[in-house]
This record gives sequence, C-alpha cells and structure tokens, in this order.
Amino acid sequence: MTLKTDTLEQWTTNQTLIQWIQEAVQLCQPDHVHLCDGSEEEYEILCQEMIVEGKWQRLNPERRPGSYVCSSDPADVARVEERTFICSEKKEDAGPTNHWKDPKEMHGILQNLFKGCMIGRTMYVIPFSMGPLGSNIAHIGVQITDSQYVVCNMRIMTRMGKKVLDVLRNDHFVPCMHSVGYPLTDGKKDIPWPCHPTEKYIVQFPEKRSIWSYGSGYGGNALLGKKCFALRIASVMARDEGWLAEHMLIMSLTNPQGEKKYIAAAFPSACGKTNLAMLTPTLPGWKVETVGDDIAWMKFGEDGQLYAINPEAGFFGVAPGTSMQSNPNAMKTISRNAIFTNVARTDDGDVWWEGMTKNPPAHLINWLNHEWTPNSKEKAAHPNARFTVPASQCPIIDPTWEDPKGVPISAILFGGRRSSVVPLVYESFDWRHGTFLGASVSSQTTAAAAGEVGKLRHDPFAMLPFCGYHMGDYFGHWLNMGHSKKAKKLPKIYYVNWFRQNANGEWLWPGFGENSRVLKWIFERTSGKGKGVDTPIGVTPTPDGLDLTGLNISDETIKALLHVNKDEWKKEVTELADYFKLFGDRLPKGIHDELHALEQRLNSA
Ligand code: SAT
Ligand code: MN
Repeated sequence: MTLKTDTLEQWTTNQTLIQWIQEAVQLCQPDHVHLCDGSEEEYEILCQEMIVEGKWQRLNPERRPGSYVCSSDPADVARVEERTFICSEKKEDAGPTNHWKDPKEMHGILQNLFKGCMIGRTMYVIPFSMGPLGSNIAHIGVQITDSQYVVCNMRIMTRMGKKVLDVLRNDHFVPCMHSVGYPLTDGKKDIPWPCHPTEKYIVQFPEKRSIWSYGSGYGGNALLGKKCFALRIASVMARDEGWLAEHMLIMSLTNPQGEKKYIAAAFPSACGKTNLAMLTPTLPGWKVETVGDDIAWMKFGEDGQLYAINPEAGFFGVAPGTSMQSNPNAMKTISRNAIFTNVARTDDGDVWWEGMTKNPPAHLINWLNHEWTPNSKEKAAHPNARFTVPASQCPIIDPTWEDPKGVPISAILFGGRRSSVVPLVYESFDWRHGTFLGASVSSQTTAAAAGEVGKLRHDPFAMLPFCGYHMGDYFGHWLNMGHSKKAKKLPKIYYVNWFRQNANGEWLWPGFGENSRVLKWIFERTSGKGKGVDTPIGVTPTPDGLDLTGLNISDETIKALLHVNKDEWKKEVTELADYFKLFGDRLPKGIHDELHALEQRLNSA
C-alpha cells in the first residue's frame, strides 16, 4: 500500500515525520497503516483484536478489572544483550562493553531484514513523550511497530498519541523502527506471539539518534522508549548536553517531622528497584513515595541542585517474588488495568507467580500453556515474567511525580547483589569517590537478560547493557558533572548491598521494609547528622548509627553486615584494577586516582 500525503498532513505538520513514515511503508510493505491517537477506545479495540486472534486473554473482571494476560514465545523472554549493538561511526566510541558494527554495514543488514517484514500486517505509528509533556527535561520519540502488544504496552509506559504531536510540532524526534520479523507472506496465518526464531537485532545509532529493533516482541527489546531511547540514546544526548540519563529509581522519603527528601538509586535489572521505590517502612512515622522505578533523567536546576524526572509513565516490573509481603504497593498497583506477560493463570481467571502466595494454588495453566500443579517440574511463571501498569495507580505515587521541573535529589545510591565482601551500606567521601563507587558496581546476574543467572559480573552504574557510548567516557562525564559550573549542591553518594550472606548462604539482612533503617541513616547523613565511622572504603554507620528498634537481629549479625575485611578488599582492588584495564587510556584519571587512594587506605589502615 501507499499512504497519501494528505492523510499524513491531517495528522501532523512535521515533514521529517511524514517522510520517515512514507519510507517505512515502502520498506516494510504493511497491508494497513494505523496512526495511533492514544485513546482508550483504540486501546480497547487492539486488546479485543488480540483476544480474537488468540494472542491475549482477558482476566476475570471481578478479580482484576481491565486486565489481560499473554505468553511470549519461549525463545523470546528477555533482553538479548548479545544481539544489542551501538553502531557509532567509530568503533572506539562504542567502547569495550558494547557490541559494535559499522553503521553502513548495519544499515545494509537492517534494510534487508525490514524489506517486506510487515506484509500481511498493520503498521502502527506511535508518537510518545519520555517525561511529562512539555517538561524541558522530556524528549519525544515516534515508534513504528507491527505489534499490537507493543502499542498497548507503550500506551501504559509512555505518554502516547495525538497530544504528543501537538507538543512535537516541527521539532526533532527520535525515530524508533520495530518489527517482530514475522511477515504473513502468501496468506500465512498469524501466531499468538510472532517473533523471529533466530534473527534478532537491537540497534542504536548514537550519532543519528535513531533506533532499529528486529525479531523480538519482548520488553526492552521492543518497547523502544525504555532502554533503547531513555537509556542508550539518552545517555549520548546527556553527555553532549550536560545532563544524566540513568538506570535509577526515584523515591521520596519523609521523616516523622514532615521533612521530605528525594533519593535516586541504581541497581541492575531485577535487583529490587521496584520494591525499594515502593517500600513500606517498618520504622514508625517514616513515609516513602514513588516517583519512578527504573529510569531517571537528571539536570541541574537554577539553584544548582540536581533535579530528576521519571521519563516513563508506567511500571514494567518483574512479577515473580512480588507479594503482599514483599511489595504490597505493587500488588495494589496491579489490581486493575494491568497487562501480565508470562505469568500463570488460575482456574478463576486470575494470575499467579512463584512467591505471590505462600501456598501455590492446586491447579494452574502455566506460562507455557501447560497444566500445572505444585508437583510440576516446570515453573508456573517465567522468572522474568512482567506486569505492565500505569504508575498513576500506585497508592503511594508521589504527588510531584509528574512535576515538569523534576524533583531535587539529595542522595544517589548504587548497589547490586553481592553475597560477600560489600557491607550493608557505606557513604562516599565526595562526588569523585562516589563516581568511583558507581564505576565499581558488580552484581550477580538475573533472569532479566538472556544468559546464565547468578554469575558475578561488573555492571558499572548498573548501566552495562544500557550505556550508549564508551563506558570510560561515561565515567568521565560523571566526574565532569561534579565540577560543572551549574553544580552548587551535589547529592551525597552511597553504596548499598541488601544481599550479604553468612557462611551457610543465609541472608544477613531482612531487606524489604527493613531497608527503611538504612534509608533513615542516609536521610540523616544528608542533613549532616547520622553517626558514621571512616573505613578505608568509605563511611559506614557506627553500630548505634542504624536505628534497629524493634528488629530482632543480633549484634554479631550487624557487625558482620557492616564489616570491611581488608584482605577481601585488597583482592577486590586487584580485581577492579584488572577490570579497569578494559577501558585503556579512556579510563579517566579521577577513577584511576580513586582506585590508587583506596589501595593506599587499605594498606595503611
Ligand atoms: O526488559 S526490560 O529491559 O525493559 C527490563 C529490564 O531489564 O530492566
Ligand atoms: Mn531496568
């Protein structure tokens, strides 16, 4: 088909957009084109279409109104880091932590793959804003896709539709091309989860600020506003324009006196960002409210403080492990208007996953569509099963979460899953040391990415799979932000580890709501209070610095949690020095000096 210019001109005045859509139609050869308006009717029609086509099921409206469940192809369940490329003009600009291909060569590959890739399908065009419409921290993208699943998820995860074009007018947008790579050539029938069985490409062109994704329909591979735009492309924009695009939750903390502070925290995928962002404090009188659970864009404000927005409008959270015990606010958020992917279905038309209730239901249909009982060998839900839900439904959503100015950040936390070595919490000496802490994050891998689970890997700033340029330069950008002329009051930087274990492999710290005790210490430290003790790695709480009232935990356990073992840390330094060699002469001097200073403190202590 061809799409008339008149039709497009009635929809938008943006000539670049019109031309790009026309080129995409020519290349992908869809049967129809649908220009998304973002309305509820449009959403309903697509959901209904997917039900008729056997792709989705409606959940029991009495149990979970407005909600749907679907299962992906078992070969399309997580981000595919091996197939993710940063195609910068020069190889060295992608750096050693990214996969790179020459942009011209990649362009050729993609042209071949996308040729006719939407035959027999509808092409959807989705204008979306990352960030509140009109915020000067927000940016606009337009995604083309042949997946109804993607349209419905994008409607929850971003501000989407007609209202975005009104703001975009003739300005710049990030073009995001996506196809599941399953054309319905020669009348081939559609299947419940179309994707390409083998060919997958998640491609970012940083100089062109464009994204092409082929072959997958799942999460960060397909919802291109999220990791591809809001992190990989945005990190490049942020470097060039002097701001930060980070893999961080944003939350507020209010003390019993009513004083409120905002915190941002970076953890690798599936390490509890959503749980922390929605935490229910066990400490009386303390309150947590949620601004975002995955991504933060931060800019210095007029007053010299760092202000953050959540560029997303929804949560795409890990379902397994989410329960009324671990995260009651998430459970309430997903009580309606949610999309569930790769969870199990109960006999009464609801959903279930491992960890949702203490006792599993006697019978389920699992994510693979198989009959399931508690004796089954298979999992009920895939470990990376997800819910998609509007952030506005969170019972503790912060009243300022859509403030176009953003919220002022007092503390930044880094962390990962570390069963040993790393204490429960420590504070950096200053911004440069804090940047070093971010650079030194390592964590055990999770099911959020395809590959082995539980393996320790370096994940600097929790950005390893999401940094759109050379990681060494990214460290340098963080260091530069610290001496930016605009910076008057920098956030304090912390490293936390909820996952330390004893010799028997048992968690030392109860986690979840009890993490409020650590947050209280951080809150106090940012006010110049809170008792700390200098150690070679940073400032840890004194044993009485943490409020442990009402917590049944022994003195030894607390000691073990806060312990800094010099020999272990000397090994950590050797190992880090080895890792940093990867960045060659692009490792900034500031990071090198911090490593050296840490080594000296360990040797002289
Ligand atoms: O699939 S996503 O990339 O959106 C989730 C994650 O890895 O954090
Ligand atoms: Mn994430």
